[in-house]
Amino acid sequence: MADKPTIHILGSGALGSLWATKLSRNNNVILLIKGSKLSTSNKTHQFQFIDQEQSTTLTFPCEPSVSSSESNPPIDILLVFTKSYDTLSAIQQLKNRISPSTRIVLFQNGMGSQQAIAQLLPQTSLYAASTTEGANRPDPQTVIYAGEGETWFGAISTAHSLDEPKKILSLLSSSGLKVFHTQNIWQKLWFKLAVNCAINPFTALLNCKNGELIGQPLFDTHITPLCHELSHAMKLNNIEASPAELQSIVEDVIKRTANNVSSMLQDVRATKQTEIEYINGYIESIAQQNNQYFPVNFSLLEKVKRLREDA
Ligand code: KPL
Repeated sequence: MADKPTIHILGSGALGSLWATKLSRNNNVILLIKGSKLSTSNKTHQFQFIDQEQSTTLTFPCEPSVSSSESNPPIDILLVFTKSYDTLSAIQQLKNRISPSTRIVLFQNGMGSQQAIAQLLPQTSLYAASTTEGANRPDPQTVIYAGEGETWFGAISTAHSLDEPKKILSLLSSSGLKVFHTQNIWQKLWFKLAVNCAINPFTALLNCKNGELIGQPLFDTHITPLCHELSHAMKLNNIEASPAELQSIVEDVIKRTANNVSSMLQDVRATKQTEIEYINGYIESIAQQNNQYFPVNFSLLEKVKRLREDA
């Protein structure tokens, strides 16, 4: 037990719980939980993990997600699964436990939160990850592994040593999940962002599964002009992807995830805040910085924001 690496996980929603479960086979995993949920008598968090209809009860040790450096030592490895809009404040609250030797892997959807953390922690070795692993959390005590995917990660700040990415690869791979290292994680994040921009808002507006998008007039008439706008935004960030290539990637993801309720639609149905500001909102910020107008993206952004106001 003592010589196993210790990994802290911030954000124990569906994906955080999936990684906690898988990593706990070979590592000491500690969940960072909000103080209000962490009474002195209850320093553990328990949930049912369901994988191919097999249910296992898991219990994890917890520590408070608001740092008190006196009682808790610096964190060695931190995996962050918070929603993109919560990430900056969540990391700020943990700042006393982040030392220059802490290594952080950010798993946020969309874009914008990664840059905010890089600004907050210029001395820290930061990585971002893009994953297609699927998990749902129908209630706080149940996590369902919905579908195997793959995870790419790469440095978004200068790594502390040349072999550090190798160590992180081996650590993440000790989960048994498929993990790959890339020298250019921004490229992966941009393609994932484009896919999310082109699927998530439509599913939220049409209240349908990913596979039900094709054939709906709102989607069919806007997907091609939207892919032109996304391709343009990517080019402004030195990422080459033709509109036709993007559209074919989007259609492929729709087929592969036909049965998924997108993360944005899940949030809308649960009347939670969506990540729209970090998805289509990020594209709108690129448009504004470059004096461009991306009307389809803008209209999707505004319509999804209105869904919440109207709820
Ligand atoms: O990442 C996704 C999401 O739901 O956020 C997609 C790719 C759309 C799969 O559902």
